[in-house]
Amino acid sequence: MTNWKHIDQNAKRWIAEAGEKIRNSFDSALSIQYKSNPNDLVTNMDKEIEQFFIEKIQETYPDHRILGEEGYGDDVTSLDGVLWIIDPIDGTMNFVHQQRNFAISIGIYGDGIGYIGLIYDVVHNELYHAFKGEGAYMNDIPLPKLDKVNIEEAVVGINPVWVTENKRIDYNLIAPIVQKVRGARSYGSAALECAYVASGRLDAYLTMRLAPWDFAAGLVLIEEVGGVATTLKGEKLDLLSKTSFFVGEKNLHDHIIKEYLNR
Ligand code: 2AM
Ligand code: CA
Ligand code: CA
Repeated sequence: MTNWKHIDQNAKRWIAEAGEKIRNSFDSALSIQYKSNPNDLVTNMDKEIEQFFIEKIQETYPDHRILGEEGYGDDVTSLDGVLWIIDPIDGTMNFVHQQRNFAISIGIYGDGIGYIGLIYDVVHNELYHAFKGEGAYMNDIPLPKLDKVNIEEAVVGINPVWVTENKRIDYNLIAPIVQKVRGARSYGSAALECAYVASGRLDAYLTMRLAPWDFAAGLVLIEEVGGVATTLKGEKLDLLSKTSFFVGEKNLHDHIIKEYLNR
């Protein structure tokens, strides 16, 4: 039987160590490369941190599998067994430009069910943590269940690119949401934006395209505070492919899907 508590303790220890490595790296020069385009950045730290987790996991749990953004893990095509879904640095552009507003994100799944979610805001030393059935926490302070929010009082995370002409969605569908809500914010780290929804700093977050490592940890957190996460059409999320993403307090989420996104 899988000892999830044992895994949880190790994951927390390793994420603290990785955070320390990242903080220490601020004194040394970064090596920055482009991935798919000049705005898609990757640094030596993204790679080093992913490799750090892979070494620890493989040494301790040789039968676990790892899906990591930088590709040093396994070639994962199914959700069978224990699967670690890792984004070593979520918000790399912020890491490079601001040295803040990025996070390490780790979701740990068993046969497709989320058991552990960890999102670590390294610079602010804020660890968002959830364990299936035992609630969500920020630095060991319990996060309450989300209260009902009306759209007029909601603060929503969204990248401004989605309310301009873009190749993924008709901005006329999204602009009315931004006009109706109390405020719109863009933090540039999907994992942190999920953690903010779980902790009530945001009421919802939506985006056209994420990969599983961007939201795997966030899903576990959201579930524990009674929030909802789906695609932009309200469908179940797929942990093995890129997808649109919409997370929020339940009433607000349902309202936006019905009145704005499924028009
Ligand atoms: P990253 O920093 O790990 O690349 C930026 O708004 C958010 O979207 C970040 O969480 C970023 O993760 C993610 N992101 C950036 N480019 C992406 C892409 N092409 N596909 C999926 N997610 C992306
Ligand atoms: Ca990411
Ligand atoms: Ca990343």
